[in-house]
Amino acid sequence: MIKEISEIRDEALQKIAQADDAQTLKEIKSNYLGRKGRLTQILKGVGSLSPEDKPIVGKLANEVKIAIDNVLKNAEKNILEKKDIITHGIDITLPGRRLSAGHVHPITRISREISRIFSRLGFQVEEGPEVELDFYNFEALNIPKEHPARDMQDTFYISDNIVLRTHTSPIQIRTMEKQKPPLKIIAPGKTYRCDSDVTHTPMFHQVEGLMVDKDITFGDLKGILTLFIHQMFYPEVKLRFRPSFFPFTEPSAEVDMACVMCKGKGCRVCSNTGWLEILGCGLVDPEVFKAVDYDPEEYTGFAFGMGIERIAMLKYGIDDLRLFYDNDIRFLSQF
Ligand code: 2U9
Repeated sequence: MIKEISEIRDEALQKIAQADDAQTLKEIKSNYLGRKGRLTQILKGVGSLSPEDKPIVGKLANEVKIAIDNVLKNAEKNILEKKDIITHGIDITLPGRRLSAGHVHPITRISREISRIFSRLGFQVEEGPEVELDFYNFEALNIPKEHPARDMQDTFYISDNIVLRTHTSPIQIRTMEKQKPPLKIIAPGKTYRCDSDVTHTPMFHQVEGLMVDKDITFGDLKGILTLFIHQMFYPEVKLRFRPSFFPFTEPSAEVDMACVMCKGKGCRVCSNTGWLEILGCGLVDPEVFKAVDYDPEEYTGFAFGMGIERIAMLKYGIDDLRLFYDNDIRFLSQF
């Protein structure tokens, strides 16, 4: 009988360990501890045993009954907890979700790359307000009242005297007010123009640069910009400096680079000219120096400006400006 009780115990514990739902546990309980259960039958028969066997078998059967009951209760509790976790939406048995890493926006990437190239050439990176006084955005930059750049169509006016900056040039004016030459700065940032079509967005990004010292020449400008474009695109890419006009520089030029697509042969991207316009530049107009109290007889300087979206489009071969601002993760995650 003692052997049978031991077998019942081993068998019951093994079945409980294998059970993975409440119904199976219920059946096990009934089979061993129920009214007609195997252990119950043995306990019922203890009374008819000999006086020597009765306490030994009775004690063992009772201990096994308590043991099976305890293990059953524990198993029931575990199964209920697991069910609760799964039905409340957290299945701790599932593998964890991988977190996808974020991406730096292509405009930020290009802006940082431009800043890095100029930093290596000794330029300081400066920032300034996007809401500007008319003086810093126009007046100090030799942009007279009747100039088309001041037209309501191009400029977002906050009030008569306050605008959203139309270029990052006010940063250079503010820096020149604070610092005496020599000066070597670049000014990246957001700019705003009241213009919106396939090739223009009301907000876009620029990087401008300014170098002021004694004896700065157009040769210095050509050298620095050639170095920059070679580092930004590829070494030895052919460039040309074309005469142009800006109110804040004299003389002024626009810089073209041999088309990145056709290498100068002529294609759709360069409108069959073989050239792509990269940036504008020039020697700082003496009128601008006067506005910040620099002596134009003592100092000369060069300045340049470029649209970051345009540089990014040329560098990455992107043909639609709107892609930068659609925030489509399939586009952004390529950078
Ligand atoms: C100071 C003096 C001169 C900045 C310059 C350009 C030429 C230029 C355009 C490029 C494409 C603007 O984004 S764009 O439309 N910029 O061509 N910018 S010279 O000249 C300055 C700036 C500050 C004090």
